[in-house]
Amino acid sequence: FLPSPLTVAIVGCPFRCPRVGVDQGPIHMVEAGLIKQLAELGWTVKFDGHHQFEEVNAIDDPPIGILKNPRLVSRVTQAVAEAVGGHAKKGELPVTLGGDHSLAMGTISGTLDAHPEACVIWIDAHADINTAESTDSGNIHGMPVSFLLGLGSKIPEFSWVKPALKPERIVYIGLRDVDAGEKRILKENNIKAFSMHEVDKYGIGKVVEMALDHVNPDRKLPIHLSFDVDALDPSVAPSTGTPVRGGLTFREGHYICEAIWETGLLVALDLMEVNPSLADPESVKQTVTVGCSLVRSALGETLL
Ligand code: 5AB
Ligand code: MN
Ligand code: MN
Ligand code: MN
Repeated sequence: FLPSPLTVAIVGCPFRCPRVGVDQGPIHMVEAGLIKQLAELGWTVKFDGHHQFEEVNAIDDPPIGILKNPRLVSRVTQAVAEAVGGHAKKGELPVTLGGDHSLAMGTISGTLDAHPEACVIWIDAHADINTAESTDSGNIHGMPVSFLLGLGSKIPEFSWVKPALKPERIVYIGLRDVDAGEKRILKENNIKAFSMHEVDKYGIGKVVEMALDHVNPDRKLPIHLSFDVDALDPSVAPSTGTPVRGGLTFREGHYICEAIWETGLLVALDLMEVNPSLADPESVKQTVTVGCSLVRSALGETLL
């Protein structure tokens, strides 16, 4: 799906919601040298600064139901959808650095706009599939998948999100903290998920193969990989908003990225939830470094 020379477009999204300052994750990843690292892998790298988001004052953005900052999240994710879709249509591979995983509402909308038949591989401790009815937190980063699938009651602010994703075109790996309502939604919609239990049971190699068999049986469809860094164990990626113990090892995380790259079908990548405001400098450095190396693995870095 990608023309040569291979071009990657970095979409830096320093955005977090509820907003505690600006999210520095994407800024740290670029400062750590990600652009040079990708150039060294042979990519032409496009990056014209981090995404600038218009301000929406909290006072103008009261909750809808219990959903927090709905107008802000809608505007930001819509802008990101346009950016990602634009790059994808030019044959560039958008790499979105976040920031809040609500951004995936935008990135995946953009991908599906350019590649309507694309499938999604979602790597996360969480399923991020709460609806307006099922969410307990009201945090939209726990909801992007339900919006993309068109589940739950419609919220006018998000009417731009087309329910363009089919339940059989998404698969999860790494889950271990799924809300009761989300478990029901996954079952009702027959959505395939490989939790840490399956990773333990079958090993990561077999799990990735089974995940691809489900979502991309003939290995013909374009792939959007959405990687929440909290899928990794907190000992590997401590600086993230909602760490959950019992996660993927360093190698398991990288193996997923390498195996997706090997399919030759990757058209978009998200590396989300790197949050340097939450930890000591050593943990931040460790998390930023692992975030950069996951991106390199997904873009073709090999061990030999
Ligand atoms: B993340 C929770 N399910 O809905 C919710 O980090 C957590 O993007 C969501 O995966 C975690 O608030 C969102 C409890
Ligand atoms: Mn989050
Ligand atoms: Mn997530
Ligand atoms: Mn998560």
